Amino acid sequence: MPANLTPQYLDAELKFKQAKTTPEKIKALEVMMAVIPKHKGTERLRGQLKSRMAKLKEELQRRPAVAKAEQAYNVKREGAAQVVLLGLPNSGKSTLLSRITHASSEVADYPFTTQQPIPGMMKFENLQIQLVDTPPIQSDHIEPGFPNLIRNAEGLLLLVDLTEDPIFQMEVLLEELSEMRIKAAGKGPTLSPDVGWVSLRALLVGNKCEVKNAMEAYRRFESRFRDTFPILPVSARGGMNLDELRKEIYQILNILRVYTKTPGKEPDLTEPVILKKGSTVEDVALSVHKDFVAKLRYAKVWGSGKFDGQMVKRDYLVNEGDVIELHL
Ligand SMILES: Nc1nc2c(ncn2[C@@H]2O[C@H](COP(=O)(O)OP(=O)(O)OP(=O)(O)O)[C@@H](O)[C@H]2O)c(=O)[nH]1
Ligand SMILES: [Mg+2]
Repeated sequence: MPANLTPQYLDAELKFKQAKTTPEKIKALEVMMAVIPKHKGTERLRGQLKSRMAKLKEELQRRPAVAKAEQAYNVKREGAAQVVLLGLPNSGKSTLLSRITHASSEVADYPFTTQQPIPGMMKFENLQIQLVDTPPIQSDHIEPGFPNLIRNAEGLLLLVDLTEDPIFQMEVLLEELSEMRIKAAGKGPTLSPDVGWVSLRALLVGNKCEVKNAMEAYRRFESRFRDTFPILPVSARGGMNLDELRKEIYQILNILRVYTKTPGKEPDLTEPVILKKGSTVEDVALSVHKDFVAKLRYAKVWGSGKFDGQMVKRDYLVNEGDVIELHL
């Protein structure tokens, strides 16, 4: 039987086809359902519209849940850099966070204790570095907000439990990172990643090193990964090797600190200017004030210069600990 669809209906159908968002589609579909002639010939079509509507409404309801989950994974960056802690269930991430920052994250001897990212600030010398504890990585499931959380960080701390086959755990972690198109970069220069990928420096940490036989497992773990990654053993619970850990975390960040001074005055060594390695005097000027770049004539450098107070040009590469006096 012919459907005899009216111009009103065809008009609504066109709107439906052109609709870009789910609410727009629902609106057009409502009109279609209202104006469609109700007779035997349109029965099947009416059935289709109804099920389409059900799907759209379901979609509309699902969305906020995903958005909410992603939102829960947004962590505002604070301090000099953000480092994300990753590991399988029970590896000791939360114990470590609670140990080296002032934050507290629930610790328990059962897996999946941590349900959302928890940030904490770690003090390293005159710097504050943000560490983010996370829910455990699983090999079959990635939480919606996880990839973004990691991609936005400056470094990764990959934690394994030395009492539970650490090599296997690290393989799972690296594989899951690949799933998220994240390359854990190790020693040496970081190559620019493929399109759609990000590359992040990673530090490998074997936890629970105080447990009997754990150091033997560490040796195997170390010999497998040490050529590629910086790596060290710690005991989060026992507080072992944590100063070394702070240093290593700073090292993977690829940043350096310089200090600025005004002529005739002492530099303030408590207020470092944080820059990427490979930065120049010009970058120092930019970080102080954007107008300084244009006005900059030369600088004097204490530290990495041939002699203290050496005059350098704007393209001079600064080094960790340099004191820079900008001359405008
Ligand atoms: N022996 C020993 N046990 C530790 C160490 N660090 C953590 N643990 C224990 O390991 C268990 C898991 O610790 P958590 O810090 O909750 O581990 P997690 O990685 O945050 O766990 P999830 O949140 O479930 O992923 C707890 O029983 C801790 O006390 C350590 O250095 N040595
Ligand atoms: Mg935890």
